[in-house]
Amino acid sequence: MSTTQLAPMTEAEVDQLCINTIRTLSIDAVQQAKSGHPGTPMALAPLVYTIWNHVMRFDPQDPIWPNRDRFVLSNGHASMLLWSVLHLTKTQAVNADYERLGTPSVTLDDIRRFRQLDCKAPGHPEYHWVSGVETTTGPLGQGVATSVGMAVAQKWLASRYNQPGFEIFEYNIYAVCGDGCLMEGIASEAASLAGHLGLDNLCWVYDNNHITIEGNTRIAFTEDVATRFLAYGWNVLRVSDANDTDRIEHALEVFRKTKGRPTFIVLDSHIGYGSPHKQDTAEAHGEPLGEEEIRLAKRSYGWPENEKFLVPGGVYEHFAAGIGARGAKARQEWTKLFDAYRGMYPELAAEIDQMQRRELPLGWDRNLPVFPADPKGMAGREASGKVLNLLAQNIPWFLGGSADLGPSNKTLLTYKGAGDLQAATPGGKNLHYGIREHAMGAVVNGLSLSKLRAFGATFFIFSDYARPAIRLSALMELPTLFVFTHDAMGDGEDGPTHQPVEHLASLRAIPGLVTLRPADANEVVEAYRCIMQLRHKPAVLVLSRQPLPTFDRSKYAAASGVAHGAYVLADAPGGNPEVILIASGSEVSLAVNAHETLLAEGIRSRVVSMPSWDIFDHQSQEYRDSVLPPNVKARVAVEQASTFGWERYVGSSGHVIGMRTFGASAPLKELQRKFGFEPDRVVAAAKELLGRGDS
Ligand SMILES: Cc1ncc(C[n+]2csc(CCOP(=O)(O)OP(=O)(O)O)c2C)c(N)n1
Ligand SMILES: [Mg+2]
Repeated sequence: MSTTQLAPMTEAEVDQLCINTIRTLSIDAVQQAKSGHPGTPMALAPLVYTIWNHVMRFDPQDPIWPNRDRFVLSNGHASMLLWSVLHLTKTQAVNADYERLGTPSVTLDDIRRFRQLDCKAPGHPEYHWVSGVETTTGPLGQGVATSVGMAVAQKWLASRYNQPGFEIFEYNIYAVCGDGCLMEGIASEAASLAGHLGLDNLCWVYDNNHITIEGNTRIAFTEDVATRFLAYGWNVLRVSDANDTDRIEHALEVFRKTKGRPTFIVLDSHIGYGSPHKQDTAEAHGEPLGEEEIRLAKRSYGWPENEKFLVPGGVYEHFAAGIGARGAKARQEWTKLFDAYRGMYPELAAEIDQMQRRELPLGWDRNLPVFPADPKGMAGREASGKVLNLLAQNIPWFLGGSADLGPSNKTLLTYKGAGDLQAATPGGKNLHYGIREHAMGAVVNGLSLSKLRAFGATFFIFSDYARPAIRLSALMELPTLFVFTHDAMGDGEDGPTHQPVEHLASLRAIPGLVTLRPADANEVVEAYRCIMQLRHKPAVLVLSRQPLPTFDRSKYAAASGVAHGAYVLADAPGGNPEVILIASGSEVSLAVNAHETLLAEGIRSRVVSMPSWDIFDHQSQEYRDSVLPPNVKARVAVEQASTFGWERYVGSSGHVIGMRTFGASAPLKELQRKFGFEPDRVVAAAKELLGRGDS
């Protein structure tokens, strides 16, 4: 490596040059975009520089190398920190098929076009869009909570795959967060869980600058954060000067030596550092400094005042000699180690390979049950429990748990050897998230980002508590799974606080999220079959608490129709229906009952079971028309949920039997009567549409 240009500089001076490059790139990019957040990158450049160039084991040549340290920028508004280091380290781009493209992830031109359409330096860090971003951040608190999932994953992977002399997985997770992240409840939930699990591979650095958008934190955030983390069981350190890179490096070293608990570093910083009029003010948080102030800030750094987007000679080289050389060496050593491992443990190595490509092992759907026809039937959650227990055995890296409702959700993995995931047993397959639905969602994301197949579970009503993380799952295109039981009014007596109404509509509205509400035990099996084959989409499985009849599939269509999102379950003899009854979940058997009555009365009806709008909407027009022929306008939809959105399938002349109010506390049968979920009501609606109503 040529260092001729650096000859007159000391190591510390070159470090400072790199730090100021990050600062000024950030300042210039925000100014050029006329929007963004300059203050925090100005303050945290020394931290991020130190983590990246002095500490992290990350090879810019291969940003998806499995044993890399992870870096999470939870205060995602400071994204220019990430774009700067990804650019200065010359991190390479990788495509969706995990191939290296031989082009930089973030170019200087991207930085010039910060926040503009299609550029690789968007407003906030976006996984999938920019290589080197480990998770999407921006909604405060999500990043740190996701980092807990990453830490759990590392422990799990080490437990299953490391062998004597073969530390295949031995990486750390670094997350940077601000006041906002630590005010959010999700961060507290996640920190509590991380402390409980003793995740000593996890380090959060808290940017303690006392500033948020509305001003000084004294207006809303006066707790003793450090003491809170002590109480969670974390190792708490303090660095009182964000410019002191030696102290920062020392604290990070203490982290790496600390066993049995995660580390929390309180870093006292000055937002907008170096800007004479904006330092330590909320103005530095979220607006460009302005040309004159930029000149003054650059002057304070000893930077050429009129230069823009300047990367001085020697800076790229210094990153190449630091993280570049360290990362390359670590990856080469690991690759050699993994080759030897492959020779000694070929099956484990094959698992790692498959997992990294998000493939499933051969025989992953072995022994999936087929349930015999049974009018009494089985609860959706019950069938789900059986399937989950099989899948978890067939797919070694499939794991998950519930937010304290495992016995109700039927998500406990009860087969021999499944085990609980705890600090002392990090290889267990049953996670206990505790009553922390929001953190659960983010932890599931963190596990999935680490290439495990992961699920979380709770009552459907409490999906609201996890929704922001589910949304990020969809945005990141992660194949996560959320198992939500007690899907409607099946737990009648618990009343309206426990009866979901708008939840289906709300989740169906999330782009890319596959929502499935199966109608019987065999549809549950088929739903899992679809879900497990998703590689880039999250899924929500919505299941009944109460038993649902298992349809006689010799009489009705096969449950494999679930793969199309909706299918003709029962039809008029010879097809050619005059009325179509569309339903999901527990209301499908209701529709079938009504259908039998209509047939007996000579009305040609059809029942469409529609477990998933999203999957159905992705079928060909031809298929969709075959299920819902456009000329059949008499259509009734039945679903124990908000009617919102059903017009798209029943049309303006159709009828929707659903919920327009909250539920009530009463036995299920009475609720079904009160809210009209009875066969007679469906029959009456169908006849009315056909103009054959009984008068
Ligand atoms: C969940 C959520 N709520 C609100 C916001 C809007 N927001 C972005 S940054 C910010 C202030 C954050 O303050 P802090 O974390 O201290 O960041 P600093 O200004 O110190 O960088 C807010 C309210 C958000 N991004 N996410
Ligand atoms: Mg702050």
